[in-house]
Amino acid sequence: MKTFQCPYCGVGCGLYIDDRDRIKGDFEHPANRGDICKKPIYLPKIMDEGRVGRPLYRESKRENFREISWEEAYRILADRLSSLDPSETYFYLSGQLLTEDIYVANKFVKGFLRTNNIDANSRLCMATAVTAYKMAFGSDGPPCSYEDIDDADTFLFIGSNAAIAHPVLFKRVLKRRRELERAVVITIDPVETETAKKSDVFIQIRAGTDTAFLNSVLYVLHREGWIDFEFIEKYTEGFEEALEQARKFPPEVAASVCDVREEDIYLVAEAFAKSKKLISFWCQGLNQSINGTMKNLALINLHLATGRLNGKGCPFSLTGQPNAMGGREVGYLSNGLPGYRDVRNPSDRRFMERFWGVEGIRSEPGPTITEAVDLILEEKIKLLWVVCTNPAVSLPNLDKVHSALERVFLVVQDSYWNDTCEYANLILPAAQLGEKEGTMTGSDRTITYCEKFKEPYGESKPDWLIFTELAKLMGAKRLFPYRSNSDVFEEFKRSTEGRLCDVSGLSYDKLPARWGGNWLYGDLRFPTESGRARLHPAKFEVATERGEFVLITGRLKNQWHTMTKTGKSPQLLKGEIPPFVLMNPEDALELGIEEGDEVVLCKGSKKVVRVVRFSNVKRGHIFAPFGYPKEFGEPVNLLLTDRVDPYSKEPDLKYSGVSVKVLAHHRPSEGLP
Ligand SMILES: Nc1nc2c(c(=O)[nH]1)N[C@H]1C(S)=C(S)[C@@H](COP(=O)(O)OP(=O)(O)OC[C@H]3O[C@@H](n4cnc5c(=O)[nH]c(N)nc54)[C@H](O)[C@@H]3O)O[C@H]1N2
Ligand SMILES: Nc1nc2c(c(=O)[nH]1)N[C@H]1C(S)=C(S)[C@@H](COP(=O)(O)OP(=O)(O)OC[C@H]3O[C@@H](n4cnc5c(=O)[nH]c(N)nc54)[C@H](O)[C@@H]3O)O[C@H]1N2
Ligand code: SF4
Ligand SMILES: [Mo]
Repeated sequence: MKTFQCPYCGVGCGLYIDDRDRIKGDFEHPANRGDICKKPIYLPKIMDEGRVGRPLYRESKRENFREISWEEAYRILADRLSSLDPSETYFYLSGQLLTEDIYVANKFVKGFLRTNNIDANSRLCMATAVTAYKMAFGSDGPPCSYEDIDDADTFLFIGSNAAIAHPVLFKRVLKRRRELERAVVITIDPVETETAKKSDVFIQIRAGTDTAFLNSVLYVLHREGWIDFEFIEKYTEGFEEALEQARKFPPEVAASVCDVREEDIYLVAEAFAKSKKLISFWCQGLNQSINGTMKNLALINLHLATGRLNGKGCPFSLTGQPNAMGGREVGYLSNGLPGYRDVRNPSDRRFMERFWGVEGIRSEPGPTITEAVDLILEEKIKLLWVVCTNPAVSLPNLDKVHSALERVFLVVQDSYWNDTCEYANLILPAAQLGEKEGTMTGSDRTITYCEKFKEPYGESKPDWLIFTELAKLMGAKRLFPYRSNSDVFEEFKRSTEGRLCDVSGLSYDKLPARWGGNWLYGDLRFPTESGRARLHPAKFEVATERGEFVLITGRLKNQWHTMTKTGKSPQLLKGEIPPFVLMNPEDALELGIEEGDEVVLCKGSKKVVRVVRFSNVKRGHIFAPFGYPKEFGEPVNLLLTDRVDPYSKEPDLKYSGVSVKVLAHHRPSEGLP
């Protein structure tokens, strides 16, 4: 029996594979206590489907790939990297790598090549939550843990479809609600999602307007005398400025901005005022927005204004990927360094320089991935190395991304053949979870050791080993002496000593274990300059876009992102294809559209075809799942702009103006898809 963390969502369930190759939930694991959802069950069946078994190379993109040896692949890379200035290279990583993989890649780029030209798909995901958490608490560790669910009485899901995106966590919430009659679940979303359907209260907000709604809740809290002034005095700063902003949003104003009822705002304020313990969960409906950091801050403000931390509640950002938290610990975004350090901080840089035995870690954060796309088109970045992510499908403004991928010398390090491979010069086959060993950190800071239960497919290698072997060839054996993943973990863990995310006392045999305790700020001392938590004025910016509909994008229940894994399972594809768009039946009626019709979603000259499904989507909005690879037609990310939140630089993947035209009417004899 081998145990490991689920390779899919950030709940971070502990799983095991039994001697008959069946995947089960691990009863010993604190994240799921034996529970499991459908996605990982099919893992053994899909592990060998559509893999790349050997390194592949072509000098020019017009040629066919030829198989090459690892030695040749490393030589090509060493030559390329030596002939370019480090600023002409760029590395794009992923929250689905192991912590060991990320640590070595990050050291290779920031410590050895000495450039901060590195980012991760977390930029599209958690960057906003990270920014807001740091502004409010001084660090981005989530303040509480899953155990807090078990004695809470009020749960707010805002911009989160946890019932499908974090199912085991959502089941834990529903269990608590069954146990406690007065417990209440509130969902705020423009779409009546599965989460909304299973909630007691559903508030159907207009997309992009959460900051106005949450400011108004603060307004009501203040008007009704429900602010916890003692908490504010003792533990926070910035309340007055935050309130001044909130004063712009009396309920009648916010109700009209958000297209909700004033009672809805009052109801949420009352929940913050009167519940025993309130946890607010949020995810991409808040993060992926040009107003994202402000949405996050407006929500955190409510917790601080009512003292809802620790025993009284928690603002809980749900992490998307299985190891985005590990990526944060290792500092894989363009500004990070291991142990929650930052390149902009001189003492953080000095520490890492001494620790690694290198000089000259750059002090400027590198460009983010969407900025890097522009730099490729300006020919300032000439080599792009993509590890464990599929930007040809998942980045916004795909026309532009595809031109950049065409132009750059592209290295793709992936376990499967994916759409990004079509643009590659060099493909490096990577071992996936189950074929390698190391650690991952789930949403509530619990670290799990993942055992290997299968030999790597073909000649594929663990990601950390690929960077290590290349570094050795490039003369950096002293910096990369690792013979095993355990050597890497031992080094990483020493870098965290004395830091908030201190894991120096842990070892593989002591996992799973959580760093930071159940409550990260149990003593209400915060790692900010003043030691206090900070409320911020949450400024509302109206999202505007041309088009008759607001296109929202998001997730499918049984598929994982760009489908390289889950797409290989017929059981998991069932009900998810053909690619569809959810539409309000009344909107559809006005356009003469019936359920099952094929429609074209248009933005300027860009067109994407989808089949209509009726659903309770807010009027004037449509919802299309992203992630369908090219074999299913044009990806929906063609229709998204690369506009970003100014603070986190996270793109707005939840708001794009489009029009909808009927392409073909559905013939009832065919049955609904
Ligand atoms: N099945 C499955 N689970 C997954 C994943 C997967 O691919 N498939 N991916 C994982 C990853 S990496 C992530 S990041 C998470 C994402 O998990 P979620 O963020 O929960 O999923 P999304 O569907 O992206 O978006 C959540 C909801 O935000 C709503 N929304 C859009 N705009 C707004 C807005 O302006 N305000 C509010 N209040 N709501 C809005 C959408 O209607 C949607 O229902 O899921 C993780 N879990
Ligand atoms: N429109 C729209 N776009 C979005 C979003 C949205 O809500 N709407 N959400 C965004 C978010 S939150 C996220 S997280 C991204 C996700 O987007 P991506 O990261 O592009 O999606 P994945 O399909 O998870 O890509 C992971 C890749 O890693 C490979 N892989 C798996 N295991 C390993 C391994 O161990 N090593 C290596 N080297 N490769 C491996 C897989 O085969 C796959 O190609 O999409 C973003 N894009
Ligand atoms: S809830 Fe998330 S971590 Fe748990 S089994 Fe499902 S996909 Fe895996
Ligand atoms: Mo994500």
